[in-house]
Amino acid sequence: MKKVILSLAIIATVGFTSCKNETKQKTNTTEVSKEVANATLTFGVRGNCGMCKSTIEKAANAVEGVANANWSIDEKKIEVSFDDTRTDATAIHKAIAASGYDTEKESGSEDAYKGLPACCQYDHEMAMNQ
Ligand SMILES: [Cu+2]
Repeated sequence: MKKVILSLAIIATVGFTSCKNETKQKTNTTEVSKEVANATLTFGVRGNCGMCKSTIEKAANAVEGVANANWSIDEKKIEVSFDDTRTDATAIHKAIAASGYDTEKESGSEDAYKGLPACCQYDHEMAMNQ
């Protein structure tokens, strides 16, 4: 039992530390895949830090047809380029919401939100598109 508690503590510490480090980084990286984009979309998404950025962008990029996603920590908004014959705005909003993050149109999944590191549990009242 002690071992379990210890390993949980280690996981929590590591998670928290990496969270903090991510916050300090200049995160301008944009994930690029080989999808072809013929449309772009910009909308508000709440979040705090670099880890939020990576979770939000990963969720958007996981949608089939999405070529590129870039969330701005400062502006609380995401720019997504995608193939509009393969996906649409609703699917992208829903994928991000499923990862725990509020978008302009969809509330983030509460279960996913609770599973986010403490530093990523953003304020649900936060203004988007700052
Ligand atoms: Cu975060």
